[in-house]
Amino acid sequence: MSDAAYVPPKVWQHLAPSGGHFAGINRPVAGATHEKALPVGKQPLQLYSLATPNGVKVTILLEELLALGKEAEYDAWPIRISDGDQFSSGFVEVNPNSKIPALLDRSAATPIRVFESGSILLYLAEKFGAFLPADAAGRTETLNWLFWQMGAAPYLGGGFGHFYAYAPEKLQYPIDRFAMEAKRQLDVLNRRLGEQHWLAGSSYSIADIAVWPWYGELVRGNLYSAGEFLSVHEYTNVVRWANTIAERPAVKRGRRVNRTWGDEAEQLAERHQASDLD
Ligand SMILES: N[C@@H](CCC(=O)N[C@@H](CS)C(=O)NCC(=O)O)C(=O)O
Repeated sequence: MSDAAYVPPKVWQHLAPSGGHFAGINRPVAGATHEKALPVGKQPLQLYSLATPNGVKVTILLEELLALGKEAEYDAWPIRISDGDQFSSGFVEVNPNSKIPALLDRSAATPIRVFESGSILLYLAEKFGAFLPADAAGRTETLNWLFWQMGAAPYLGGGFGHFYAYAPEKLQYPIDRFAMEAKRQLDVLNRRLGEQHWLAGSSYSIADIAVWPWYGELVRGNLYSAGEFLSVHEYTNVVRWANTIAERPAVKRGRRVNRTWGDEAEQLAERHQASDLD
């Protein structure tokens, strides 16, 4: 695997799982592996997710919307990705890409499916008219940072996090390459948050909600145990911003939804009404 003399064959073949975390669920093809319908609750919004950084973006936004008094009640069902739930026929109908989070809005005459966390944040912000400025400049700056997160985080998660925390061997080349990129991204955020209180300017928005579970949790030492390795304390504006967001009641609630691991008091595998979190 780490053999420096490895020469790629003419045609790649999937011979065996590569080892390391998640190797058992990775496949080179898409589509369902088994027939199983998704559960449906009584709320208009059905969320199929898990409390990973991509998952909590959506539950944080939903809890923020509820805190504002919006009618954003939802059922949240856990999709246990290590067990392959994302490959059920029901899940693939809602997200053909087999990744959490996925949302089904059943309040429309024909239910609307929404996948990709950025698309879900935008859909909900527009549906409920919150956390997305209405003016062209504010809206565009929010979307700039929202799409920045979608493009940047795979380097942090799939790149740095994979090779630093999950790969079966510690390999210097990819760790160096992705640590450098992760630090560059932190510096991008640090400079921006030195100019403005929130990413999109003067108000907390879906841009902050998208970026916080990745970069906010990274600087708070809650992602890949990589805080010291990446000297995250140097990014003082990001630390200030991340700690402010962590104190929001909706963030504390949202990050518990669909959590199936860690501290038991912080876990809530399924959520069907507000009182489940009380
Ligand atoms: N770009 C997607 C990424 C979603 C994603 O990577 N989800 C991961 C968990 S954080 C997943 O479902 N992994 C399961 C798999 O790869 O089979 C989004 O933002 O929604």
